[in-house]
Amino acid sequence: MAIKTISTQVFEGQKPGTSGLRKKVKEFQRSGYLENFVQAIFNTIAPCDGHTLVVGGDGRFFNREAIQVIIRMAAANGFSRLLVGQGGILSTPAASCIIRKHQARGGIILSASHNPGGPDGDFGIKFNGDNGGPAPESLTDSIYQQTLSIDHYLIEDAEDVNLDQLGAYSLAGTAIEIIDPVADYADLMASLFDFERMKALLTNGKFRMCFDAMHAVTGPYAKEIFERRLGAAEGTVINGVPLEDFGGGHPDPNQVHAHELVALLNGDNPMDFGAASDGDGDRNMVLGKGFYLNPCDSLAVMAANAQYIPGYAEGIAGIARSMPTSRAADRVAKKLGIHCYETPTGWKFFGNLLDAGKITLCGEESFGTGSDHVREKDGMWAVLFWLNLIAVRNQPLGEIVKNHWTRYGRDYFTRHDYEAVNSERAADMIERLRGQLPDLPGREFAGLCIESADDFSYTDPIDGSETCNQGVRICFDNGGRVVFRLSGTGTEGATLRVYFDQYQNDPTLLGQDPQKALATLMDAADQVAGIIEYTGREKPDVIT
Ligand code: VG1
Ligand code: CO
Repeated sequence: MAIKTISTQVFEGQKPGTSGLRKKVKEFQRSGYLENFVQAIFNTIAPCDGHTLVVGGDGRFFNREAIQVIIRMAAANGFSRLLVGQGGILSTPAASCIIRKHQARGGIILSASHNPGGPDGDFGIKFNGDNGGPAPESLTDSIYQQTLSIDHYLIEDAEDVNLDQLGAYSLAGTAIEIIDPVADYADLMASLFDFERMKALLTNGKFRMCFDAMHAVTGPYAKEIFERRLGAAEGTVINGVPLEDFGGGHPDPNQVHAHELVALLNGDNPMDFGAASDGDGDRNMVLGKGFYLNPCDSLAVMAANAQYIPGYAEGIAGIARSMPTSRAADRVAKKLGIHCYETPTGWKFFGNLLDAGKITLCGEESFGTGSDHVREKDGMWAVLFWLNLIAVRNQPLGEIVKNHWTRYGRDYFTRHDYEAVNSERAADMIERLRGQLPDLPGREFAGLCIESADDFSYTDPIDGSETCNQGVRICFDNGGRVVFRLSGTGTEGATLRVYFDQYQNDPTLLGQDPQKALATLMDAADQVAGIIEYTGREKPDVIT
């Protein structure tokens, strides 16, 4: 066996977005494309000698090939130990857990999360640091700089490793361990939640639940935790086998893409509880009987009830939410007398706050919730949190949330996505809005008067780093807010996201359909920004 030095040429555009580098599979299959990015990571974190690296992915098409390349490159770059998920599988939160537990230098996670997979779908790669969290912007910027000047990479000339067989191998002095992807993670969950109580709920013969793994990475985790450790009936987990193309579906847990699950919670004889996760297992959608739980509300209710959960019984230090997420959690923080931080979109911005012990819970409107137990959002964790809460409070999910609204008021929220729109037109729309910002306050649209308008920027309270242009937000005098931003995870054209939220505390107006409650705000948004004109679309592609 020998280390080979391979000459390579720069590929344009290897700049990580909201969560790693995401491109079409076809792009990643170009000779040297993956290798360049991996070498750029290793160059940035060098020296690699003597360190442990965690490697795994969401099982999508090209996952196994990419892992074989990464194993040979990691060995050539001097890592002493690699921990690789069996079958190439590691959910994003499990990878974070394993990095922390085994004191690794970091991990490489292969996933394009909620984006579709298969030969014509998407692929992605991200690096997480030794705290188990996504690389902060300073690091992703350095990796990107490396990709702009790279001219060679190192790779071991060796056979493929058998990814399916648990055990230890040696490759040119590097110990390679194929590990159970579920065990460490399931143990961590058992340490946070009251499994006995949840087991009693799931086996009482009355409570019926379903978990939809959407043929993505959480299948093996859900089967181990729900069906084996918590005693739920076999078949509780549906679409539980990870497939390279996610069965042709979109592994995005929202009401549009998880319609099979939504049907089980509605109609005749609905179930009591349903949940789904995304491609890499960091998102969650939670449903009650005939009830949809908005992720913004989920964070707020969790914060208000954390004391019921063993892992958080001592109370929470603080909360953080991404800027476009509704302000429901802020109200809870205020009541608890703790701080609620507002960060840019993307989990990497929570890392410093979690490491510094400033926050215990955090979340995003995009079906992401998590805590300081790892440094990623965590789909299964959120589902377990809710099950534990339902078991302790002995109330249906919908009732718990409605009680919360009665106490705190309701922050109506919805997000409208316009997918794969013309990139230039989308950029023009945002540019025009930015140009208008100073003149907007005081102007009226659809009968609503604008109170303030800005482009969100963030100064990290721990390291002082600044992040600008994170979304145009417009606040109206009735308390309503609209946020406009372009997605940093899409791979085709641009995706425009428009977020709406509005507070309501009139007890007779807490049960409306958000699309109706926010209708005036939507009219005002279109009048300010010209959404229909710039996108050429009459209505959004996805509403969540
Ligand atoms: C989206 C979400 C963001 C989330 C990110 C990664 O980013 O809006 O909240 O953190 O996806 O989630 P964007 O830039 O497309 O809006 V995951 O589950 O795809 O890693
Ligand atoms: Co994800």
